[in-house]
Amino acid sequence: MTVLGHEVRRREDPAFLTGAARFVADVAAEGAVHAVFVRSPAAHARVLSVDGTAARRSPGVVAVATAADLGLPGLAERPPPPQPRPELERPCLASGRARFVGEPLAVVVAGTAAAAEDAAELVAVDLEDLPAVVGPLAALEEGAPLLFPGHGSNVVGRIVTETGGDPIDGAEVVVRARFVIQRVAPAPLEGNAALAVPGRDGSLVVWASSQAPFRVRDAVCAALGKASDRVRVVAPAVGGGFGSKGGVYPEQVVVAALADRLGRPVRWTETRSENLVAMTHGRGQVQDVELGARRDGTILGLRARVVVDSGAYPWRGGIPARTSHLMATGPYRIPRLDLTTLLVATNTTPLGPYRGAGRPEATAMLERCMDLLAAELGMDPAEVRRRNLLDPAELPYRTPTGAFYDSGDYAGALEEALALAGYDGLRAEQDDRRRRGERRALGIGISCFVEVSGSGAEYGAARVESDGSITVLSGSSPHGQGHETTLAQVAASALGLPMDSVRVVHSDTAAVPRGVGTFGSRSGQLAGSAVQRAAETVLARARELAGDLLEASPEDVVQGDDGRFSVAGVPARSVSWAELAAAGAAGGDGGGLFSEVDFDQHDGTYPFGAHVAVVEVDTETGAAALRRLVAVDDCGVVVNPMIVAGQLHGGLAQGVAQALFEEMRYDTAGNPLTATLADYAFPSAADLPGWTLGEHVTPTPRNPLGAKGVGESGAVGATVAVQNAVVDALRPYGVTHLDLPLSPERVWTALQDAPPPR
Ligand code: MCN
Repeated sequence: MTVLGHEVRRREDPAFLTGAARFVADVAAEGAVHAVFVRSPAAHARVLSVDGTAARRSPGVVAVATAADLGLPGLAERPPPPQPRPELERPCLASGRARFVGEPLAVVVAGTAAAAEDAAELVAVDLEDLPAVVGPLAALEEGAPLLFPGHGSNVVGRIVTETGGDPIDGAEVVVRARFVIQRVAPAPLEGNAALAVPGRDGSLVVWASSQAPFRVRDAVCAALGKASDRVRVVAPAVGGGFGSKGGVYPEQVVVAALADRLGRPVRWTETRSENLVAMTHGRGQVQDVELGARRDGTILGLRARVVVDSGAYPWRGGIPARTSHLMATGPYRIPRLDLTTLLVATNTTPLGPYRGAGRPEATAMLERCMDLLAAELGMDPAEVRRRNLLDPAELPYRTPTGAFYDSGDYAGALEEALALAGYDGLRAEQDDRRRRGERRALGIGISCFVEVSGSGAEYGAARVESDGSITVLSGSSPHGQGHETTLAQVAASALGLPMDSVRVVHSDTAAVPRGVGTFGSRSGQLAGSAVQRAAETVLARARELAGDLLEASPEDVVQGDDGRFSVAGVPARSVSWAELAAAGAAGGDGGGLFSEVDFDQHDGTYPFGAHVAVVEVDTETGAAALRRLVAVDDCGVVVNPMIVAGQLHGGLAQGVAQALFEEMRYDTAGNPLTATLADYAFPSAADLPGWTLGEHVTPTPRNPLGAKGVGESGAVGATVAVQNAVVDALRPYGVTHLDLPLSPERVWTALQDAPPPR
């Protein structure tokens, strides 16, 4: 029986659950010294001097370094067009100008973390304050201070799609709105951390809390001028990343450079408050939209200007900006589009991908518009969506922004979600409560979405060991997704072996020849398909070898339930995988039972779904409680339903957290106001309901597993479903839109301004 598609328990869990898993801070390194970064206390300032003289004299201090001391190159990743623009790169340590509170200006190394911390206080930083730009619209204001005077504008990226013609032309109904999508902090359980251990020969081993160890290796090699075989990067257990650990942080490069120069291990573990200002934030957009439709609900066109707050550097913010632009028409038929996405620099923590990375923002824009349109037309929100969703027969489908949808049944997912939620009954209950003037208003929110997953290529290999066991190598780098389980399922089922025979090796640049990493909901499909293809090749070679040993043609070779090979009809004589491995090795092609594949899926795949949220809003206190969340997420063929459900639970929790709780806030001078978990409203499991998950499977033709991604989709649909539900509850009060988070204060304030219910 194949293990593919079955609820195999996660083999990584015993270590996590018993505290045996080893995170970066757990990795022992004899003689390691500790690095602490000196960070800018100002949001925008000229750096006049950074003087480490007093700090150097502090007890236990080994080194103090500034930008000039280390001379490291800047960092930039997939910058938005136009590019390349070296003046916008992110320096590893700032010099000349500091652009956000928390930007590293210097680093202190000492025998203990406490000594380094004390000495960091003694680094004399002379700053001349400059006016700060806070919030994306402030960046565009006439006469706004410039973060990069040499660049001449705070606009650091611009993407435009125009299909031609006025999108609103001929519209019988037009909805216009401004939606503000707040910034959120990824707040993984484990913050950033790195440990660099130099070898005697100029080599380095870097332990990093990373989603992409190969990227860290390449950046360290580039910065230090080392060949790729001189630097080994290992990501041990990683306590979550949610996209924020998918790139390379300046601190990682600095720690590696220090270890290289000092010739001794250097470690760095950031504090929680450091994490909240130094790790990239997510979301952060202002969307000005106009949607034109006919009176029957048919959408004619969409015009939007989306301003994305890149924070202090475009460095990683181009990724969510590109993706929200790409997914701007969602699952709908929108013939005319006029869309401009601007990425702007502001004096706040840099932006980066965060679970969904642009897809939740694009989905929110459309799904708020759909509800506004429904209200304008007096039509049921579900009905407006039905009239505009793309039909399965229209797929594959190229959107105006260039996305190329593979397969989907968007209306099918919506109908399933509505049925699971008992939509008609909920509407009846809502009417009833409204009629009775109940204090607790019921709100029902829908979101339909399609997202993109699985771009690019990933490495996978399968090797038969001399004992007949299988080693799988993967270029992906799991940090909670259970790849050791799912990749073993793929290999075991392709090779006809039990799961226990398969070992999965990953997250170590010395153990795997190449790889990309884990983000963009790519690994199940890309790493999985690479392993699938490699295993298929190994199986075909195994049959050939078995044929040679059994003196039969490979077509006559069959595999038994025990994994052994025999000739059809002659079960008495069989050979094992170990015997085949020995025969393969003896044949002189030691790699005979080894295959490696870089699986490339050029167009990506497009998971989709529909969510229905049910909330109760206390109209006296403004408290919104999520009563139910129904989620139908279609990620194609499922490798492991338990892992998929777990991924959805996590994504839904983060989606709801953004709707009801989380916001990274700044004052007008650019000081973060939510830099501790006492101020940043991070929910716990107790704040969230159980989820109702549907089952909807539309295979993709773009990979051999038929799988699409699932790691982000919960977060793509949930936020706006909850937002729509709360606004829906408040409709009788004349509330048509509220931005997030929907805190009791915000809802209560809206109710105070609202006319009495009709
Ligand atoms: N899977 C499956 N069947 C499918 C699709 C996926 O069984 N049809 C399985 C995969 O084999 C994998 C898991 O589900 O074990 C997630 O797969 P996938 O959707 O391919 O996503 P990735 O493995 O590439 O993980 C990245 C994704 C992203 S982008 C974010 S953000 C995220 C997420 O994963 N961050 C996470 N899930 C997280 N989970 C934890 N615990 N921590 C994070 O930081």
